[in-house]
Amino acid sequence: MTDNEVASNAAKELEEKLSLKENEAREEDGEEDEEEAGKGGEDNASSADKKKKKKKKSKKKKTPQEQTVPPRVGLSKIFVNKKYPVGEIVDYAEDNLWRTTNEEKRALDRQENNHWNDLRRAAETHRQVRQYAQSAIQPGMSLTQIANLIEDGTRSLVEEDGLNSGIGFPTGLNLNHIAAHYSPNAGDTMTLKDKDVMKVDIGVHVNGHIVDSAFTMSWNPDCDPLLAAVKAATNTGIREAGIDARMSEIGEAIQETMESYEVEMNGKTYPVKSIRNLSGHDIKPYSIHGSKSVPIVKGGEDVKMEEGETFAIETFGSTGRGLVHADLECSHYAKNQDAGHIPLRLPRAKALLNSITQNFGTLPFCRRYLDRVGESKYLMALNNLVSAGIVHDYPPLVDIKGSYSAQFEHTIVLHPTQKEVVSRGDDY
Ligand SMILES: [Co+2]
Repeated sequence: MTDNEVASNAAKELEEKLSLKENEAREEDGEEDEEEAGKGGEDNASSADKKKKKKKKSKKKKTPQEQTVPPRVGLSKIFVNKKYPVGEIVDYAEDNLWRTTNEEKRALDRQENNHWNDLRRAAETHRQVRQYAQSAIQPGMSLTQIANLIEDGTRSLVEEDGLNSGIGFPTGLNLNHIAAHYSPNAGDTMTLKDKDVMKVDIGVHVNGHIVDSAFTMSWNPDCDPLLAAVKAATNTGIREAGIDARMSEIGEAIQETMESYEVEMNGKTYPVKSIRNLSGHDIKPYSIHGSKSVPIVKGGEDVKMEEGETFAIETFGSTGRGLVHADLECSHYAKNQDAGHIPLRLPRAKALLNSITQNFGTLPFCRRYLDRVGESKYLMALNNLVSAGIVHDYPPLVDIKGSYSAQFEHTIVLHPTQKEVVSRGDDY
């Protein structure tokens, strides 16, 4: 089955579920109304029986619950009509402004309503989890504690359910010169320290529709301009993105914003550089990296963004070389989608591959997630799968030691009518 088929089947299923739930809700409302109407004039009747009856009824009826601290209430219990908040909506620029009100484009967009609702459920999970994380994370905590704090929240709020909903990719907790793809493995001893800068990259998916969004937390006031540069650069990318927008032009605009900032540290001035070998990307169902990149420096391809596509717009700024390389122990992996059937002789590797397929499909995973599903002593088998080209490894990407980097990232949808910044919140 292709990814698209998987997605559309899942969407169909959800559509059925949605309309079922809507009918249930309507029926319940109807009963309630009838009861109210039947009471007629005696609306102040204080018969204990009636009160009891009413209470029982409203218990059965789904009333929205409130989120807890830490967040543990599944979003379907808060958004009882199963309609999740729409992200920031932005009209397209001049040439495409006609799309906003075009009836044909609006109809086209409505056909995908279940898809957008899934993505918005993932985004609302992201917002609630990260806002809690922003208030709870503090120096002294281990990266393992921080990862658990985030992932426990995500699993609860998105109501994790096999491959139907859950974590979209391993939580990235990238300190200082580490730009991307660091997540603690079992036994990791790294802790968050005073003066650290940490990029937090969180993925949530519903029916394979992934929200990919990241932010940077800093306990180093010297790095404030670095964070400001990257936040502004990401917003430049979001502004420039649109149907028919060229990647090369988006990259150039991002770099211009990014590199108009500098950082002063210990009496030295550092220019903020766009990390030139990192980029944004399109997102496909169950596939975090599609086939297009969104560069963050000039000189990119002339490929255009197209109607209906979803993109992760992410930018990275650094006080170092502005170039990353692989280093440190690997935690991130994902099944290679293009790998056809490769015969595996090693039974241990075969079994591990089955477990990966069953638990993660083509979604990225990390070693902690393998531990969690009960795998152990799998490192050799995992390395076999990597050498065979069946699984891809994504080692941490770092700039030079002593440098600081920051990242901000949003997931956007290029609707036929308008652009939606799905993961926008009042924090970033
Ligand atoms: Co991304």
